[in-house]
Amino acid sequence: MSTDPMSSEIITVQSHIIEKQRKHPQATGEFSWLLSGITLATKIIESKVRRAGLLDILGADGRINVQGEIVQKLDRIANETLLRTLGYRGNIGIMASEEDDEPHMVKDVGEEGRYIVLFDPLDGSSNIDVNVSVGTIFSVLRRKAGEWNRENPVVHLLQPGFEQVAAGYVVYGSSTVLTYTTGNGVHMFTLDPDIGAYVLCNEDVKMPDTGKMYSVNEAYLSTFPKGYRDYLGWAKGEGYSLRYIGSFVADFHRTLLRGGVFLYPPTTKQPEGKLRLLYEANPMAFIAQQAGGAASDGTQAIMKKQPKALHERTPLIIGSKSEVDRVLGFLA
Ligand code: AHM
Ligand code: MG
Repeated sequence: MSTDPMSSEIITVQSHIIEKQRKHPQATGEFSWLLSGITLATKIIESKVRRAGLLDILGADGRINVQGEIVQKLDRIANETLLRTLGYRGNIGIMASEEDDEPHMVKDVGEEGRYIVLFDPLDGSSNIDVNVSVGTIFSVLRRKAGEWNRENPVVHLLQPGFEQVAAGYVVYGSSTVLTYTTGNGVHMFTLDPDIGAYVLCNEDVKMPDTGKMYSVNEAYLSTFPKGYRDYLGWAKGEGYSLRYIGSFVADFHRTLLRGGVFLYPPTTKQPEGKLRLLYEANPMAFIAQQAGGAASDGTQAIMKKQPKALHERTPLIIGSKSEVDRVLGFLA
């Protein structure tokens, strides 16, 4: 091992974002400020997730913990943490959360506050009580020309995924990993708990183009459309493996690194699929595309879909390009 302290550089997510922004002469720095708000919020959430068992904040709302405090569910805490951290950045006009029916328009935002942040504060939160990985997913949009529509802020949010200016997720797993893209590749950072900083671990991540692994809740098989059933039958014959955690963020993270395909098809119970277009499918589709993978709803690319409602759901096929194409071949 080299003893030269200059032989390897430590790059934090903050310095990485600033460095990338420097390549854009028109950049004002406010975008870096916004992303630093998101990373700060995820560090606060991660500390709550790590201490959940100790602090007794698992389970349902309304219980009293040992200190006599009202117990809040972790997903509420994660939601409030993001709203509080981002609401004061000055450059964000609207925040929308999977947890809340209506978007949050920042009251005193001026016209300079031109960003919109959408998030799923704690994806997979039903897995928390059994100590399985959960995560935060985010998507950043820019306000289109014109002023804020304060009466009906939803109009600003219904933008197709290709309009995203950034997207990312944090998985609170055996370690805490942040992955983001601003349209210049996909970059991955691990939280070093000793210094409290996300440190670059994987720059310009590429998803393997193939991978003999599928990820789906196969218990619903009999209610999937025929094409999905045919694909899954074919994959078994080809010796594929099944991996399904039931936390989208964790299932996606594995698919990004190892390849394969994640599926949440339409089912009898959920004819539009279960996952949300704006909070889950679009940000992950942006990351997949930037890593060389693909994402589709079975008929069109996820990022081309024109959203019609804030909490719209979508069927989702996402992962290695060849595997996604294979599924689409069975659906055709
Ligand atoms: P939620 O929005 O109720 O948290 O559900 C989202 C989660 C995803 O993390 C996961 O991929 C999916 O639900 C699992 O659903 P199922 O239990 O139907 O397999
Ligand atoms: Mg979710």
